[in-house]
Amino acid sequence: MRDGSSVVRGLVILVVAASWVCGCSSKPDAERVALASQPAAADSNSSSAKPPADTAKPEPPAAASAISNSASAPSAAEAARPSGPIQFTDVTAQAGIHFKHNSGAFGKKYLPETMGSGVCFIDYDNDGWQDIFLVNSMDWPGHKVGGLSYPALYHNNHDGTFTDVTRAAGLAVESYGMGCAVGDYDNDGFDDLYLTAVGSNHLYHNQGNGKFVDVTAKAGVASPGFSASAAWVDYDNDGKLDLFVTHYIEWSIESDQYCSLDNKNKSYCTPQAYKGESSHLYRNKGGGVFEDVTKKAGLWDPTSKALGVALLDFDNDGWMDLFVSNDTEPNKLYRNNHDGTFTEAGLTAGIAFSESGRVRAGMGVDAADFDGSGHQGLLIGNFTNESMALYRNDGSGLFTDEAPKSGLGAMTTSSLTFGCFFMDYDLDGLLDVIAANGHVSDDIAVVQPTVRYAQPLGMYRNLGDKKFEDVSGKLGKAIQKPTVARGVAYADYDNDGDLDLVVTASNGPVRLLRNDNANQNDVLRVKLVGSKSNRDGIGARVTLVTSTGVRMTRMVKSGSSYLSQSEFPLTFGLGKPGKPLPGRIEIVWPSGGQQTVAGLKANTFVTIREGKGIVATEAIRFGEAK
Ligand SMILES: [Ca+2]
Ligand SMILES: [Ca+2]
Ligand SMILES: [Ca+2]
Ligand SMILES: [Ca+2]
Repeated sequence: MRDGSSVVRGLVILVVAASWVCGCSSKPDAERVALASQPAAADSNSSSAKPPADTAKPEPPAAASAISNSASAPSAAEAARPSGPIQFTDVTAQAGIHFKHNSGAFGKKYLPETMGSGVCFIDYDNDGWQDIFLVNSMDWPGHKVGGLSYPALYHNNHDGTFTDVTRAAGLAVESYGMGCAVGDYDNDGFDDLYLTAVGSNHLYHNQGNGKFVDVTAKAGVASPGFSASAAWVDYDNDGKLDLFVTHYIEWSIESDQYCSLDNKNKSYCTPQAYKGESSHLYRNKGGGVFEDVTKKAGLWDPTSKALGVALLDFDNDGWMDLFVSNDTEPNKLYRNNHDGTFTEAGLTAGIAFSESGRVRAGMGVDAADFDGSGHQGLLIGNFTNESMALYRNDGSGLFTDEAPKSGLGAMTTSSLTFGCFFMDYDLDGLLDVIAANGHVSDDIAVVQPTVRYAQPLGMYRNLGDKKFEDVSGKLGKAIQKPTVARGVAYADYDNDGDLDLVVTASNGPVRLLRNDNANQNDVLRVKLVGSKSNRDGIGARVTLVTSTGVRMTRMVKSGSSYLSQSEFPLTFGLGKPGKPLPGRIEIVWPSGGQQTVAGLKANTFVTIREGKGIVATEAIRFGEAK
């Protein structure tokens, strides 16, 4: 619980007016306590927070960026730093989360049953605490066994617990849901929600008062068919978020095929039994209306069986490219031509097939500069016996699968990976690999006795020099517990500086896994607010240059993983306390604007507004909300 005994770094506390931070009205950010810029001396002077009433006036940005790097003298907060090995603790029940996915399975083994579903972190009320949206599927027509099954929106109560607000938010709507994507498509300061499904998708506009309204029809983004992962992306750099929606296969109850692993009982078919379905790109025309530009943009491709999408700028030209992972079809890399069209470059880039020239079962995907080269590489979750892919980007448009050499290949051979991403779980500054595993066939052990339906999570620590270590067995029982995982997303839901996980399971309960003790390393967390660019800053490239000259490049992104989306704020792990210090941040905004921000302090959460600089700095509160 959050109480007076918890450590609050003793700096001047002020309330950030909502209008000042995001230009929005109503109550967002009003409760957020921001940390004003004060030299280190002030740290030790005041030991408790002053009441917000004292401090109604927002700190001007100029002064806010004057925080000195030398201000990381040990304070009361350092004394309270946690210690001990990093563990991920299953806190689902104590957090008040009781969601269970309903696949509708009743014995017919309809293919979609084994594919869902996803999870998105969304701070829908802008209070600075990440809320959780969970996608649900439903009973099949004619086979109702229970009541209605809804998705769930869980509001973060700031004390480690959540409250189910699905009904009040207007999201208690049944659909055969698959995934979700979060983005503020109308730049009104409130993140909106897109839900993909088998059937028709839904766009929910966030009204800013805790309620969402279904605006799918007006927006024209129903995208009928079998949708999977989606991502918000401003592909034409006009400041308005466009929408990319992957589609998997042509499927209906009537066209469901018969497949069997043991020649006796029906099993879930692989996608080879079906035709593909083209993914779609929707251009945001403004006024809440979108145009389907799939064909115009050169993206129409019904041969693909897409499950994952990662935003990246692989050639660093300031225009967003798209990577699409395909299940048993070649993966696609769409290079942005700057004129509203894309050119497919997967084959020439070397990422269409495995290194041995075979198509793999691509599912979840992520893009990041995992090797510190300044170029985004790719991570892809594949089938058992295929290994994950870890593509290094050499900067010239060529990708090489480093999974075998890095150790990741051998460590992931026996896993079937859906959700996956790069995340610095131990805050040492190196991006690690997280994999959510689980087989598609519940009867797989009958024909492959060594392969399990439920599988443990995979956690692979980046050792630097493109080498990874399997740490799945060292991070606690919750990581080792076999589940039929599908979606996975990360966020620092308890605002203690380290990244926590939510993992979904096919037809099973969701799990919230709290990261304990990673925040004994220093961290800098950064939220961007676009002005000329899209408000979420999706596509912004942010490079932290530390006091020792290390460059860490991250990008704000929607999509990635599988059917899921992680939080927008960026996390820069800094390693052992005090060294190195965050030096400066260099931002390249999607608008083309470049911005350098200095005056950063370790163990803070800073909000940076495009063209303005730091508009809020908050201390990370170690050990709160437990
Ligand atoms: Ca909005
Ligand atoms: Ca746009
Ligand atoms: Ca790491
Ligand atoms: Ca945390």
